[in-house]
Amino acid sequence: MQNDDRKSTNLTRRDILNRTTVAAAAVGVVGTAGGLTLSGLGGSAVPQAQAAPHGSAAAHATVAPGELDEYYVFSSSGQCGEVRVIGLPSMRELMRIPVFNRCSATGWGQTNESLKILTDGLTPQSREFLKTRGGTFMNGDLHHPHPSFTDGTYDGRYLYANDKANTRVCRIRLDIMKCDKIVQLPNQSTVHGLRVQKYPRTGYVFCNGEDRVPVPNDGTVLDDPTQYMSIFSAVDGETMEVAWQVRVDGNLDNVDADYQGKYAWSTCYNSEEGVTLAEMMAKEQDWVVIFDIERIEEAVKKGDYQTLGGVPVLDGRKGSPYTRYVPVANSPHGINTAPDGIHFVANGKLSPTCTVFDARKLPDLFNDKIQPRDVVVAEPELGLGPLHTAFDGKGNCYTTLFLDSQIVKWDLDLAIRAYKGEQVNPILQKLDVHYQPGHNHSSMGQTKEADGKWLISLNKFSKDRFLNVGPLKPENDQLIDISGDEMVIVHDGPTFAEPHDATIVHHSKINPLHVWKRDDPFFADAVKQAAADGVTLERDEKVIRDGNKVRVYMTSTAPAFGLDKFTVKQGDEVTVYVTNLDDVEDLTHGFCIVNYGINMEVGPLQTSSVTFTADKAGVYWYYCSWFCHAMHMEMQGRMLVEPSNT
Ligand code: CUK
Ligand code: CUA
Repeated sequence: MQNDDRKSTNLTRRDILNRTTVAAAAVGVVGTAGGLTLSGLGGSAVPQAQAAPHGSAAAHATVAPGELDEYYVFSSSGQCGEVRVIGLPSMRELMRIPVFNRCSATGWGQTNESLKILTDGLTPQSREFLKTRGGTFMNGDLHHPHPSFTDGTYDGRYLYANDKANTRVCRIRLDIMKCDKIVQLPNQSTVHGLRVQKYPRTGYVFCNGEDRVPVPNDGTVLDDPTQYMSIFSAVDGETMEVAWQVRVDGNLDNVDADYQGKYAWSTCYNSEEGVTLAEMMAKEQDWVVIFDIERIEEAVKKGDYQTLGGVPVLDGRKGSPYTRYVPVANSPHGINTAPDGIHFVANGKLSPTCTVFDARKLPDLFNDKIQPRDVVVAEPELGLGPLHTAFDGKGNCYTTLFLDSQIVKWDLDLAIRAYKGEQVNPILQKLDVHYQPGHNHSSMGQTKEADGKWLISLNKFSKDRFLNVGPLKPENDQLIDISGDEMVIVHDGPTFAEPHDATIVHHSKINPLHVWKRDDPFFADAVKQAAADGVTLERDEKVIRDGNKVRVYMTSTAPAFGLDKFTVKQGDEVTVYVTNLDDVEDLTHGFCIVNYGINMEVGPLQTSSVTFTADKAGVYWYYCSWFCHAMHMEMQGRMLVEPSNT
């Protein structure tokens, strides 16, 4: 797809503002000096890579104002609980997608549409627990965002991610860049590693349970770790329901899948099954656990499982037909499948090595024709603290060295030959990064279409790299050009807490909408309720009383709401539905009620709704919180709350 194809045929925000300025200037509303300027609204400040000679790697990374990036980066935000969308190579942040957090701007966690998504998939136990705590978790810890696949590459449908804090998995629709499903996994304590099935399509979303806990975790078993379980889950990416779980030995960390749709593999620490640091570190070896998907699916069909927490749980502990445990050095961390469709790499973390596996040997392993370690084909010593490995599709691997603060580039084939005893050195280059890298990612590198152009290193510490902002520092995402023989750093990008993982997706794979579609399932409940009330959302301004429930329907068209006032009684449960009739790209309104703690986004052609109790009498102005028009400040109205008689 060419860049031009992605431009909307609709008016742009800039066109609107141009018109507005012309109109408004006539009545003296908008000045350009010191006040509103077009560039301040519609234009973009463009962070450039550091000045560099023409033709250099940094010049190559420059995206001029008005030019579009070649890639989307879907970045996690860790304990912020959202997904961030970044343009690459400019490293401009394009959007934030709230998921496991509350968002003041969009009303995520407050609108009825978002609350339904946040609450529908909770376990019964959490639903009960959250009854007196606002109905949903307020925090999340989103580590691993991964787009859906068809036939080994991204298909642009969905993005999935985990919540380590409250054991949830989300799905984001990439056509609207909003989360549309969240499921909380039963029987599991945390979900850490998350990757998806690459073939034939997604398919399963694989989710590693990290901690071991009693099942059910209801207080019957407490300080008896021998009765704790650790669980691996497969969520169906279409229904977002748990398809099956497998009970395993040890604590699972990260996961990845093959390109044939047959296996998933997880790093696993704490084979000791201890509960203290000393106990967890007692042995010199841990495992990579490999799951045989076909065998597991057959077992589910045959009924070889226990139903726990409403889902089938298979026994995949050592000796089971469903898993194999391959010993590797103590406490491995990342596990990454190479785009060659054959190899996968477990990263040593505490060991200076990575362990390379050959997936073609797995059928023999599961049929007990070979020993577990026979599937290992290389174990290069790379440096201190290897955490995650990325690939360029040309046979090179790029591993982050947390303790050395470096990326090491190494040759997969040379590593295999060295393991066989040849006198060759697989290490090609070590590049200093600033500082302590966790994940790194190459462009399209987690697909069979790895293109070897860019690498980003998500560094945990920035220290002296930026102006001091107090004791809490940003992280540092560094952009590295890997298209030549040598890796070259071309950009430093500070990020707020705390990107762990990211995926770099060519823009041609993603095709978001420019404005909402009126039949979008995202607000189908509002459409249904309106129909029941005899209201046409796109036309009617109406206040409907239903006992002490009041439903207020209004439209918005810049610069006015359909209702300039509505009246309710103190104590009423009020639901306000706002339908934005502006079908112009980028013409978002907001609906905010002053001193009522209410605010939400209403995008072009979107309906948004929010429910609250009008427990304070008085006059409360509502206003548009999204700067939409020269008369945006005037886009407001009044909610009149009559005092109750009692
Ligand atoms: S983890 Cu954070 S650096 Cu959650 Cu993927 Cu490795
Ligand atoms: Cu509508 Cu500002």
